Amino acid sequence: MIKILLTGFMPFGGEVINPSYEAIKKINAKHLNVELHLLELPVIYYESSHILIEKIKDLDPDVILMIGQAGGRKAISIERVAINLDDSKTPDAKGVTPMDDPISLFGPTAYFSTLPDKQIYHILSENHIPVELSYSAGTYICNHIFYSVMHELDVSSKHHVKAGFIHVPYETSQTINKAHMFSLDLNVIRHALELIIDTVYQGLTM
Ligand code: PCA
Repeated sequence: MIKILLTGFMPFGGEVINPSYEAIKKINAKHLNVELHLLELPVIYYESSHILIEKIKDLDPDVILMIGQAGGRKAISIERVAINLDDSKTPDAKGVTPMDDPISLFGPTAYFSTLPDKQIYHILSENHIPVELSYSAGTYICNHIFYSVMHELDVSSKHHVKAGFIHVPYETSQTINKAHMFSLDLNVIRHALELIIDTVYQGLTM
């Protein structure tokens, strides 16, 4: 049985939902020999990564798929790189606005995702889902947890664990009062995430 940890975030920036968590709640992977574990994280710099790393230590998952909202993006974004930087003018849920702060003082500049990014890209494209490879997850909480998890896996020598980050656009209900803002139906986001899980699973079991 393959253990998959799926993480989403609480709503932030005045939104009432976060499509990352709404979508993972709906995921169906019953056709696979997997155990899904869901975790909803606060949009707070270190609190989010501490909660997540504790969960990883406790669960010892084979796959960690982190998901977050990127309002304004026009595709499911497969994040390929996590960088060692916290920097945002937008405060987190506790009012913190770091500037040019390293996440780990002695950690490397960046880590790559260990998901099969190109394969995921092709499968989503074949299924007519808007998808892109992205080389920046930003410098806010999503990049923060992505970097923190990759660093934790590195220092604890868990290089066999597949981990990566996916940004999803707004879900349709969020754009009713946002003229011309791109969105995807929540079921499309869910389907995209299911295809990603299928792809990672195939890679681990073939
Ligand atoms: N998106 C934010 C943080 C939480 C979320 O869903 C980000 O892109 O950093």
